[in-house]
Amino acid sequence: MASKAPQENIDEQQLHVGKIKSKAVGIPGIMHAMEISLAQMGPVRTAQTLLKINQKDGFDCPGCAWPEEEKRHAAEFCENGAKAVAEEATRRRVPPSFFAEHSIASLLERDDYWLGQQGRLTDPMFLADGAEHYAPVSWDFALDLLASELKGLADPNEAIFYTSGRTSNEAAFVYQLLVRGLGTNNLPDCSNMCHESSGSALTETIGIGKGSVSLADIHNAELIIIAGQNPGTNHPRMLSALEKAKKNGAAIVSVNPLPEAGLMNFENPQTPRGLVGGGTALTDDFLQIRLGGDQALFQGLGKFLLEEHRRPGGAWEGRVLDTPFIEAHTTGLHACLDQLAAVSWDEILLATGLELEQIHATGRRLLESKATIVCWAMGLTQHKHSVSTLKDVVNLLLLQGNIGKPGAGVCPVRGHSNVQGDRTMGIFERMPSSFHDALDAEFKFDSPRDHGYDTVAAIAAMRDGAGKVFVGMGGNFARATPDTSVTEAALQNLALTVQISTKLNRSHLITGRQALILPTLGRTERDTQAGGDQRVTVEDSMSAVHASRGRLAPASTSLMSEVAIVCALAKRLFTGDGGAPLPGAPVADWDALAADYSAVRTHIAAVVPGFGGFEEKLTKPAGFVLPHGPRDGRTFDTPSGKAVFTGNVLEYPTIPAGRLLLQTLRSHDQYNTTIYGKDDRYRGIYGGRRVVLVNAADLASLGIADGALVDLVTEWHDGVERRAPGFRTVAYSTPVGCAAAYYPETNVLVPLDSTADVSGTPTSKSVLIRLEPSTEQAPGDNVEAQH
Ligand SMILES: Nc1nc2c(c(=O)[nH]1)N[C@H]1C(S)=C(S)[C@@H](COP(=O)(O)OP(=O)(O)OC[C@H]3O[C@@H](n4cnc5c(=O)[nH]c(N)nc54)[C@H](O)[C@@H]3O)O[C@H]1N2
Ligand SMILES: Nc1nc2c(c(=O)[nH]1)N[C@H]1C(S)=C(S)[C@@H](COP(=O)(O)OP(=O)(O)OC[C@H]3O[C@@H](n4cnc5c(=O)[nH]c(N)nc54)[C@H](O)[C@@H]3O)O[C@H]1N2
Ligand SMILES: [Mo]
Repeated sequence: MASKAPQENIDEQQLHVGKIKSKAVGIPGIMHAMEISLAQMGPVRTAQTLLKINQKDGFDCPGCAWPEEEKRHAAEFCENGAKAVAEEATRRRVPPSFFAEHSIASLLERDDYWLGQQGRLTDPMFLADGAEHYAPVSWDFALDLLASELKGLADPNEAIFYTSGRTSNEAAFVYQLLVRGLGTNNLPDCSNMCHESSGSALTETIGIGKGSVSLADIHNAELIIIAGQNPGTNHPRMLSALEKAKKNGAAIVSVNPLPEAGLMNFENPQTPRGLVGGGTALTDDFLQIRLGGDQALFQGLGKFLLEEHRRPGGAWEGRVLDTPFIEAHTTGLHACLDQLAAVSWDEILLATGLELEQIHATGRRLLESKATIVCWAMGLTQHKHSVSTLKDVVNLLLLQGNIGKPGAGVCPVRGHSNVQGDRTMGIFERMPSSFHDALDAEFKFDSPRDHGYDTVAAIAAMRDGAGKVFVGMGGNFARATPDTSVTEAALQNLALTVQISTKLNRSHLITGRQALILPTLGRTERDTQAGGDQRVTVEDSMSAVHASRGRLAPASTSLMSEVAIVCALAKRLFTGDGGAPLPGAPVADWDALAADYSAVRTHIAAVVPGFGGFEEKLTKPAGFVLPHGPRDGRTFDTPSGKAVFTGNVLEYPTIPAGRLLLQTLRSHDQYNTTIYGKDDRYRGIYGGRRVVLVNAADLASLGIADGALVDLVTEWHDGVERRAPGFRTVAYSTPVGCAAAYYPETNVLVPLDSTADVSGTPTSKSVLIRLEPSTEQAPGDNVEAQH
């Protein structure tokens, strides 16, 4: 049964603005997901695929990294999971004839929405030097070309190997082995732009860069603070867990510049109540914080705890801090206490934009709670001072012993469905030496130990001529990265760009002198190799590893799996005649690894801690949970063997008069750079994406009308003009001085060297801009502002 024809570019003139929603999901969510699924897949396939998402014998949902409930619903329904699946399982195709018809130049006129709508890539394609069209080639041609370019490099560090977070553990493991076998650690990944700040802060303070809670902890927490996260759109299944926590008596505090619908009120489509309306009010207290004010808030909460602990004759005197825990399991308390004493309430209130009583109220909830969890996502990780902000989150939890006990802990909520697993498998430009030692022993070679490039460093290297070949294992590097003009020019500086992809995107059009598209299988598809049908594994946000098996017939008979592509390339690079390993190369039977992924898992078990008995452990449908010292037994893999309190100087952005601080975020109808549709239903934006949400008082003081057409222009010290033209202003509930607009359209505004200290993450939630009257043509008069 057919899918519908793809839509045209988004016509921003159709944009209109309605009311902000106060609750998420319910019937409209189901309807919307069905509409998209039916358009992409037709009715039969829609039924087949949606029923298999996250089931015990099915595939892992490519939508997000939130864990599965032990007892699964027949269709664990999630609107945005369904949209992610429809995007991959679509019946639309991009065959060689598509590229014959469309030149690169004509495709560059198309937006991300149109490109994504075209469907699945079907054949390996080659763009020759000077050619205007991609042409089909054989896999042998493509892999030989890539191998010969890599072999011809003067230095292996001229090659850059990006990874997005959908890649399975098995593919990630052989990929990092290939890269290190070649002699480089240039393994930038999407995590560099995502939760890197979390990894940096947690590794330093608790000795492991992963969250410490399980789903049961969420269900049993007494207080959950959710900061800088929009789960209603980005982690919808988390709302069911929060609903359960609420029923068990938890209080929820939301910390966000925007009143996000899902956090406020949730109608669970799984329950009759959700279907008939009503829903659960999730948030007890909403702290509408200024952008980048979170470090001040967490220090303020710590200061409040300390004041109550020390208040002579007070109800909580001497009872607030968990002294036995602090003495047994931590170091550095005084550095933290000194900072909390030094920071002033005036500064905390200025930085957060909150009232003292609001912070005290949350502080009182902390006093009463015996088990507190802090959850966060991009609102906390994409600022200049993100790492110190997250160290202050850890400080707050450590003060009350809220780590390594039921219902308590840190919960960085990951984005891509296997971004955490990819890191566990070694996708990282600076893995610890213990990992290299184990890798070298297993594959009898000397892996390079010098650190490689992260994402921002990779762009700078390509810009400066130090890169020659780029390989993308999934993702959309040209669109996801900051400073779009700089990144595009950097990619165009290369000799060869190679994208291993499921769907067409702009990174296929912004190429080096030569380019390859290598089309690959998605999660939902059957993966048949010489050794039979294969399964892969993934790790969720709570360190649980489980198998994923696709059942759909592949989008084309010419697709290769990611594992098979990597092994075929490795064989060309690392073996000579008769398959004998070349001197110095990693020793592996590449054909055998591609034939049966359990052979890859045997190697993983030998190299990566926690994977002993990997294959047997997969027989349990729910998989297994990786060891986590702080969670399992309050052991901390830090130099002192203890959790580390830190004293962090307070930072927060200042916004000069007449300027705005812009956060770049996701709408409800997108998956990162993949645009599913034109609406952001919960925020009341329909039919277009070029909007900037601004406080009405700011619009008034700037003398700009609600609904006016403006350009966003970055204020940054290098004098380079960064302009995103033609955005419509929308008066919105956001703190004064704090604006919001969608990514990736606004990536052009984020300066490449505006990064978080320590983690190097682009400051996508903190871009200083000014609004200028638009340089674009005035729009038609069919735009309504209905506030
Ligand atoms: N449907 C869907 N699901 C997704 C994705 C998707 O694009 N679509 N992307 C996936 C990926 S890779 C990721 S990383 C996650 C992202 O998940 P989120 O982090 O929820 O994504 P964003 O849209 O960037 O939203 C950031 C949130 O933080 C708030 N915020 C911004 N700045 C600040 C701040 O300074 N302080 C505080 N307290 N809040 C702030 C914003 O208002 C917004 O609510 O979602 C994953 N899941
Ligand atoms: N301004 C701004 N920039 C940001 C962010 C922000 O909040 N603001 N967020 C950042 C974050 S959190 C992230 S994670 C990055 C995301 O960066 P990326 O991960 O690079 O981007 P995606 O849009 O998720 O990549 C989508 C593409 O992946 C390919 N793909 C999908 N599934 C598969 C698969 O199974 N295998 C393979 N090989 N390919 C596949 C498809 O071709 C699709 O077009 O963007 C970052 N950039
Ligand atoms: Mo992400």
